[in-house]
Amino acid sequence: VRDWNGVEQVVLRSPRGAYARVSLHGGQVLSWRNDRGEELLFTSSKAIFKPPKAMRGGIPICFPQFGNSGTLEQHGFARNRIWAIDEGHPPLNQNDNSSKASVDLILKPSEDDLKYWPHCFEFRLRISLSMDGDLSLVSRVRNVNGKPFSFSFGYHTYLSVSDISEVRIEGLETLDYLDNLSQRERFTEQGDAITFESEVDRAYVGSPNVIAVLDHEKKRTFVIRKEGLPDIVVWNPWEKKSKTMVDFGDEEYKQMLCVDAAATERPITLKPGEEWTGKLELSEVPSTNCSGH
Ligand code: TA6
Repeated sequence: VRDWNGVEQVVLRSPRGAYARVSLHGGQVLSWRNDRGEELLFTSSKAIFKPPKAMRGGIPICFPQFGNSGTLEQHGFARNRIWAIDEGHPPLNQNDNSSKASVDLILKPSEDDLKYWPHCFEFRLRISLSMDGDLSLVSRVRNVNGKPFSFSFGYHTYLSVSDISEVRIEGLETLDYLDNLSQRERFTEQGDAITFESEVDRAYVGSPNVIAVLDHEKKRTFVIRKEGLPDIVVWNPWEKKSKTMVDFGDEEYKQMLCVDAAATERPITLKPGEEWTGKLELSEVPSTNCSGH
């Protein structure tokens, strides 16, 4: 566990040289590199590494609220809290003994949190790097014998891309989406892939559990696999919105794309003692020379 910018961080390495760095501030993955040392997640050059502000980039954990449709701050408070390393937590039932570099973190509500969100939860987060360098995040939220509660959730994933105008998403065609740019009005996706020419802020609902983000210029495809998270939120602020964000460069929208595995259309409800699991796995595969099929 190392110390950067005054906040403890954990470095994970896979045997073949892939790398990830996790900050105990927010339980946030700040960096994920492949075995060629290439950084796969976006971090703004203007990011603010000062609690309680979440660092702009990596994978902020949005809990117990995704977005700003609720009574809490945007994306909830989990990403603005200092998490603890969960030494005592027995490893998840690892049916395969593939050696993973992993860390278990835990977050429980503070007295203050309980004032704003009076629900007894335990949030365990396991972050792992597989032998092949795939990054996986497993969230387990348990209702610790309180009364039933509901929450929305998102892995707010900032992917690094070479040029947003050369990026396409496959796997969301024909789905309905809620357009955050027009009061979450519902539309149906007509395109045969999602491409980007202007600001996009959409929650694709009831999405498949595997989608692909193709970066044509880098000849790279991100494969996103999820479980327990029915929605995919796609966001690029584009030029105008970028200028309104102090912790984001004016031109940086060209090098990033948020593709967030989420539960946002319908909150998740837990009865006392119940536990929810939400999984995200990110892989990077070289695209073939053709259009990435
Ligand atoms: O990516 C989903 C989203 O909710 C967008 O609607 C946009 O508001 C973005 O997150 C902002 O996230 P931030 O990290 O700036 O709070």
